[in-house]
Amino acid sequence: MKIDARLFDSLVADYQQRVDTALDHWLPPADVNPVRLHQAMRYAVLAPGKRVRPILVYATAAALGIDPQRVDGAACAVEIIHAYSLIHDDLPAMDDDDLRRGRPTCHREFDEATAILAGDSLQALAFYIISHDSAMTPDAAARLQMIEKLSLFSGSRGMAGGQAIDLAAVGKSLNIAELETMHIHKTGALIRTCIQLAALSTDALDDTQLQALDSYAKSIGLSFQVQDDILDVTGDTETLGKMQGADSARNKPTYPSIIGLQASQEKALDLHQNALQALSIFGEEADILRYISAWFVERRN
Ligand code: GRG
Repeated sequence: MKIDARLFDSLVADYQQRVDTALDHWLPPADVNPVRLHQAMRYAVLAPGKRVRPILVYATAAALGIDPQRVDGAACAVEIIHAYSLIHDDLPAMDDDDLRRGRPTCHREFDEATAILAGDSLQALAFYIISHDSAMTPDAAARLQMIEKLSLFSGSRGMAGGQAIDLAAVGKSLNIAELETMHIHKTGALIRTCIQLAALSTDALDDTQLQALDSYAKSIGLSFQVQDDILDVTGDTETLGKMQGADSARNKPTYPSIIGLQASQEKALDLHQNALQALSIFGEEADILRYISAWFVERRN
């Protein structure tokens, strides 16, 4: 598919709408018991996030010629895991944040116990969807591998582990390698999973293609986080939908705090170039992934 900036924007909007419809389908209705828990789950997931992770799933599927219906379940699962992580990240025991996606955080809108349970239930729901959705790949071994990837990369050897490193690092000085390890786990692992789940939806890929996609995923996973750190310094609370400056206020190590703003911007651009390089074995069918990499380092929220 020949793609330009306008088509890219409209594809992103289509994917956002598509996943919102699918999320609405999978989330328990708000009037079903336990009502308060289901309301909290819907509140957190359906809040206006960018849907970066589902977009990556759909874009990878498009680049690989996979029907979007095949990956709706994977797109929902990664967004639901992400939503659970945001709920728990905002809790008083962790970052104690009041604002998320431009709205009160889940524990502020509901209460702490409900927010914890909403996160727990969402984590379980993600795995339910992958094991249950009949539109996903009928290949049971591939399905099992999806569950393996998502559980590994969202658990203590992935996202939750990265969060543990993050919490332990507050007020400490990390070197750049330690910071990178933290981000590779906390943010990068789930982004990597998005591409792997899409790739597992087809058996048409060889090892070279799989490795190229994984290398792309690692680069954009890190560039996304470097840009997140940059926006904590250069962004504004309204556009971000969360408190600007929260990382520096908490004395969290970030790319700008360790290597400075300009070097951080250069780092993000280098990672973008690495991502493009990784995709060099693909033709214009992967342009959508190239646009996503550019979006990650240009985004303002
Ligand atoms: C609590 C197990 C556990 C993990 C938390 C993802 C995470 C790990 C914490 C979120 C804190 C944070 C600000 C991380 C930096 C990068 C990031 C994941 C930002 C939020 O993701 P976006 O920008 O958010 O995709 P939206 O709201 O657009 O979905």
